[in-house]
Amino acid sequence: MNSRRDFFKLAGIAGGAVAASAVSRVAMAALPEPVLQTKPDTMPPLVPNTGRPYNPVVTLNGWTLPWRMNNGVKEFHLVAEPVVREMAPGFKAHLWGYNGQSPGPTIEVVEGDRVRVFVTNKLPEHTAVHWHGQRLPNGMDGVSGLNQPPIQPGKTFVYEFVARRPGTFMYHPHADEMTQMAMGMMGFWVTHPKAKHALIDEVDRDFCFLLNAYDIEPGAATPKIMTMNDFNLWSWNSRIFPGIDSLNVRLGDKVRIRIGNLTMTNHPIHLHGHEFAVTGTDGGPTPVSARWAEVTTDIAVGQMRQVEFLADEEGDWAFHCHKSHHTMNAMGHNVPTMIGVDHRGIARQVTKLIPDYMVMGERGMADMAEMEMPLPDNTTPMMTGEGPFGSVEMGGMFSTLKVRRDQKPGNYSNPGWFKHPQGTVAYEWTGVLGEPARIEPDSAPSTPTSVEVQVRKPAGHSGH
Ligand SMILES: [Cu+2]
Repeated sequence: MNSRRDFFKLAGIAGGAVAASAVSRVAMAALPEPVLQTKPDTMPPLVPNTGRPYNPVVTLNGWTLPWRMNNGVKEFHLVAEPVVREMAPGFKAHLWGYNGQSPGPTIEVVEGDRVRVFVTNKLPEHTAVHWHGQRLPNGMDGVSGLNQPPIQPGKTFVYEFVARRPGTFMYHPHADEMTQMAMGMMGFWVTHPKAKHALIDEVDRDFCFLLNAYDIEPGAATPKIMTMNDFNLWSWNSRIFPGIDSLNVRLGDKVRIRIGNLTMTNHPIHLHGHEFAVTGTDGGPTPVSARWAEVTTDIAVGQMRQVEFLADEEGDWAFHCHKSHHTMNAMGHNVPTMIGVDHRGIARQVTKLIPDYMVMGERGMADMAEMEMPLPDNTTPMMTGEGPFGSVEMGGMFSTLKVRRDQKPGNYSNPGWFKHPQGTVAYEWTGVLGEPARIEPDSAPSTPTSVEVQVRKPAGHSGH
């Protein structure tokens, strides 16, 4: 009896093993299981454990999508779906995205890889995915109606092509594009070179993010998709300062930052304390003879830029869009200029009647950073972010590059605020202030004696 029972037990194990291998063959024929990410934190780089090795990118407040190898093909599974994105602490937006987030996960492959992407549509309307910048068969380009039928809700489509060009790319819908991009559907794509490349340097840190914009009224959660120009939230990877993580590097690191613009306007992206070169676009690497040093690079709509620099200056360096309105968060529109007007009492009265009433400070807008009025729920202040010396008075497309001597290689965690060496911080002058020497109009006859504007009417123009 005992031996008989043991025999069945063994047979059961053996049978189980056979079943398991059969299941795995079935599993490879089925879809790769979708991986979801719900945290808005910057995830550590995904070091590849299959295929050719490479130095993976770090997606700012994002992550890289895991894949599986199936007979030499890299298989990914994107799920287009409604998501809740924390755009900044205390402010959640109801967006559309992929695999639990907006933007969707970064896809990283190697030049020459055969890639198969399953796209499951869990949106309430049809979609399609365009692989911006890729060389691929025309029928894989993802323009709904032109290259393929739309992916209806509940359906899954398969895209398959070889990643022919190394470089910086992105993906986004090409079906009801205006709605779907205004709702946050987009993602980054990086194709690493398969071997040493004359125009693609190896770097110590490789960051990437997308520029995006939303119009969400203070207190609301869903973007107004009909907005064309008047966006009120300027974001990097659907995060706004102070919700955008810092870029943390080690002193002496060679750093690459890849940026794609899927907003409706251009963004001059500016880095403090260092000079960079644009080393590539979504069209490929930039020839060395066409590179020059800059501290700001303008990224137009639908463009991508990758910049590189040597992080050789310690500190907390501002890194932001140079359009000053893009380093602000949601505010009421048609806000009158109130410089010189003390309206604090009035504002308190109006706030009782209109809870989300906002006015400009009477000394400038810096007052807004320490505003005494209550904000509506689910709203981030227009200008905020505590620094070591007080409010940074920023919002939107703003972050910092933190360069530290003791940041360990491969460590991307935030080192805290920079500790300035003694005598290297701007300080208050406490000595005697003399009267400024003014040039009197009479004593300088060559300068105009009046600043009044001279207006010559068109009627007075003789016309010859
Ligand atoms: Cu901008």
